[in-house]
Amino acid sequence: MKTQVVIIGAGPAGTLLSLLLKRNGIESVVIERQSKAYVLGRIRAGVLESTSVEILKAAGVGGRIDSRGQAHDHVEIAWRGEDVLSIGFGRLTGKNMVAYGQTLIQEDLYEAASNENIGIVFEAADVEIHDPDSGAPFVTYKADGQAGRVDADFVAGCDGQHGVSRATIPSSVKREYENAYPFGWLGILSETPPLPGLVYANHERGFALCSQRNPMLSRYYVQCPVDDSVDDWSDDRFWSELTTRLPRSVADNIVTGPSIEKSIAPLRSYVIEPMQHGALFLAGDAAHIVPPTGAKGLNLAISDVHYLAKAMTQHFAGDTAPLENYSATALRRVWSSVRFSWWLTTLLHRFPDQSDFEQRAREEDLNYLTQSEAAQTAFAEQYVGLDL
Ligand code: RFL
Ligand code: PHB
Repeated sequence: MKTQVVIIGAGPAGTLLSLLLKRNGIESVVIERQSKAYVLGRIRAGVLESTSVEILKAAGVGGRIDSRGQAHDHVEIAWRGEDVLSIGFGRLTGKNMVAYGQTLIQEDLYEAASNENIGIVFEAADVEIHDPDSGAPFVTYKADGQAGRVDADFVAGCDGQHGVSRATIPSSVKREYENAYPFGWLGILSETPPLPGLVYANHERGFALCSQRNPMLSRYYVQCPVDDSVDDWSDDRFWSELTTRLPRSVADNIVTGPSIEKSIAPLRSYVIEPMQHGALFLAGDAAHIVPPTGAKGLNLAISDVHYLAKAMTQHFAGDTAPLENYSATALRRVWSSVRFSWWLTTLLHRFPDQSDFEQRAREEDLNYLTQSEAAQTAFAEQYVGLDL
């Protein structure tokens, strides 16, 4: 096969890129390691920046967000099991966030891709990128027992944290930045009415978060040791731990019920620079990972893809500079979200070896946030995301 852009990975980044390119008359082929059902079944992000909603709408996939998304104009932060601070980012920045699950976004993206006749090869094994630093890169894979090959002008590495694309960039040109956190998040879904808004909590037993997917589907998380297994966590233990970590006024409103999904995710910060090597361009989790505390991972994947689709479109129209600058352009927004996610994670979690001094300093950060509108505005600007 020959196309203009071969995209590795049909998660949100890869599928959205194929749609944005198609809108601009550029052909692509998407190659995905997993089955469609597997990708659709992954429970991940829940909260979108308004910028992400605009980009999705520009790709023609925003229809259901207005009817099924839940707008949030503030978050609550609880600590010491008693204080609750509400930060009204709607009032402070004029921008809201929208609760709309990644599962629904992925459904919307696949439906739009199918309507646009975009070719997605699912269950592709042994995907390999060849000659990324030549003018004639190509990708090989195996699907349905047959060997496949796609030649293209460009390769887009949208294959997430564990993909192959990033490894194609030679050590001599890449620089990697990494921070692993000594804990994970245990997340559950339950078919119970959620709290009306998002609540983050710093408690001496660890972090907790209350979120939602729809009026009868709640999403909750608690910080747990990174080597715990979901088998260590009965539903009763989860609900007891969650409600203990929240102030009474919040915990009393939680409706418990059986979990329908339970999983543990490790927390990590990671950035590769540059996000490009020759004809290979990285976007989304393939290039950077943030701990989920700031709700930034999917939003960054969407903004990378916005920049990349625009720059590739300009390239095919004869203006090569934006694509040459893609990495620098994308990294500015990436580092802003990476820093904010790291800061919020540090502020709200308990580290196994933290000192009383560090905890006291964190509480002072929270006190300052409570008392200073300037500090709340700085928080709000970063939580809702920088302008593109
Ligand atoms: P994905 O979604 O991982 O998709 C990559 C795709 O590439 C495929 N793949 C390959 N395909 C071909 N060949 C290979 N060798 C391949 N290797 C991998 C994979 O099968 C997959 O289909 O990356 P993408 O598209 O960059 O999207 C990133 C987002 O999924 C991620 O950043 C978010 O889910 C992060 N995240 C959140 N982000 C937000 O913006 N807001 C949130 O509220 C939020 N909450 C979360 C989150 C992530 C979480 N977990 C589980 C890590 C909450 C959690 C718990
Ligand atoms: C979620 O709803 O899954 C969610 C919300 C906020 C976060 C992370 C995850 O910061």
